[in-house]
Amino acid sequence: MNFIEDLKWRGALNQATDEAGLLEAMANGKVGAYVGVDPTADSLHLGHLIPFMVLKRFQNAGGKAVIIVGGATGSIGDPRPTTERQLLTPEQLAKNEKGITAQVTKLFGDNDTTIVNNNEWLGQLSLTDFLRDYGKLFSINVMLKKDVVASRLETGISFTEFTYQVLQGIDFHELWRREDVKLQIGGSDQWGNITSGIDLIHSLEGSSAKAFGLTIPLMTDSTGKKFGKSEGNAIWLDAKKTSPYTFYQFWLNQNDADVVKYLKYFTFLGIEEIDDLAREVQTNPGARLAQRRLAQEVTKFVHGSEAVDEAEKLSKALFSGDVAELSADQIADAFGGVPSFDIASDTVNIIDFLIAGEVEQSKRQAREDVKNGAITINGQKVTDAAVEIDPSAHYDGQFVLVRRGKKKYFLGKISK
Ligand code: 629
Repeated sequence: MNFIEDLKWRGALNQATDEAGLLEAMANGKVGAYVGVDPTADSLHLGHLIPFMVLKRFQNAGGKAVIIVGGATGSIGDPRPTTERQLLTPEQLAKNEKGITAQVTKLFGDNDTTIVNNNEWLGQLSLTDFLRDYGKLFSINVMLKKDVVASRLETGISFTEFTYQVLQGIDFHELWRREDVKLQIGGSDQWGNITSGIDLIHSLEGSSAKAFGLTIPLMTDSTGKKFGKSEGNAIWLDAKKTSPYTFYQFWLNQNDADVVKYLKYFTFLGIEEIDDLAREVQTNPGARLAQRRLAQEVTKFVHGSEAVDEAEKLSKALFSGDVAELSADQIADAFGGVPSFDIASDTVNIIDFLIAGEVEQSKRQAREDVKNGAITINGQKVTDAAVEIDPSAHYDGQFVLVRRGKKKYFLGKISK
C-alpha cells in the first residue's frame, strides 16, 4: 500500500487536494510535509496526535517531517466556529511554546525532523510589507467563504482572527521555499487554512508549483461523543498533566465497537496484526487483547516502553488488590477518581473511620462487614472491629486506602 492507500485503509483521510500529484512528487524524490501547532496550552493533547501520526507515517514512507510551533499564529488565534478567542499574554505564550517544543522534540526527536517557530519570519514582517507582498494576493471574497469565517459572520469575527488564514498561508510558502515542504497535514478543521497556503504558493510561484494539502477526519467514538476526554478532562501528552497510567487506562477502557478503528488510526500496526486483533474482539472479547495492544502501542509512542511496563504493573496490582507495596504517587495516580474524604493524622478506630469516610452507612453494618472480612485497609484485610488505624503508617502518611467488597475503593486523604 502506498501512503494514500494506507491512510484510506486506516480511516485517516478526509480530504486531499491532489492524491496522484502528491504520490508522484513523493516518488520523484524526498519531499517534506508539515503540521502546525499553536501554543494555546503548555502541552499537546490527544487531538494533536491525529496529524502527528500521519506525519510519522509520511516519514516512514520516506518523507521529511517539519513541524511549526506557532509562536506568531498562536499570538493571533485560529478562529473557532463560535466565539472570538481570548489573547494569550506574552508570558503564557512563551511558557506554552517551550512546553510544546519540548514535547514535539521528544515525539519526533532522533529522526529526520525539523522543528521551527513561525515567529522567525512572521515576527519580522512589517505591516506595509505584509499588505503589499501578501495582502494583495488574497481575495476577501474567497476569504469570506472559508467555513470557519462563514460560520462567524452571524456572531462576528475580529479583523485579527479574520487575518489568520493569511498567516498560515505565508507559513506554507516559507516552508515550501526553504525546506522543500510540498504537503501540509492537519485535522479536517484546517482545510481552509491549508488551501489558503496552496493558493498563495500558486500565486507567488506559478500555477504549476507543487503544493498539496491533506486533512484527517476528527475522531468520534461509537456513541458520537467527542473523542479524547476522560470524565470531562482532556488527555494530555505531558506526563505531569495526565499520568502514563491514566493515559494507558484511557486506551485500555475503549469499547469493542471502537477499538479496531483506533488501532488503525493511532498505531503503526499493519493490516495482518490488526485483522488478528479484530478477530479476537469477535471471538474472545472478554480478554480485551485488542484494547491492551492499543494501550501498549499508543503509550509506547508517547511515553516510551518503560512507561508501558510501569502502567501494566500498576494495573496488575490494582486488579489483584496487591496495593500494600505501592508508592504514595502511585496511589494518588491510580485512585484519583475514587470517592475520597479528608482525615486527621491521629489514630482512629476502624468503625469510626469507616463511618467518617461514608464507606459505611451505619456502625452495625460496619461491624458486620469488618467481621465478614469485606474490609481491606492499605491492602490488608481487617477483621477486628477494635483495630486502631494509624494514618501515618502507609504511603508516606498521605493516604489510607479502603476497599469494601471485591472492587469498591475509597481514599482517605490525610490533611496536614
Ligand atoms: C501555523 C499554525 C501553521 C499551520 C498550522 C497552525 C496551527 C493551526 C491550528 N491547529 C490546531 C492547534 O494548534 O490551530 N492553525 O490546536 C490543531 N492542530 C492539530 C490538528 C487539529 C487542529 O494542532 O490539525 O485539527 C486538531 O486535531 O485543530 O503554519
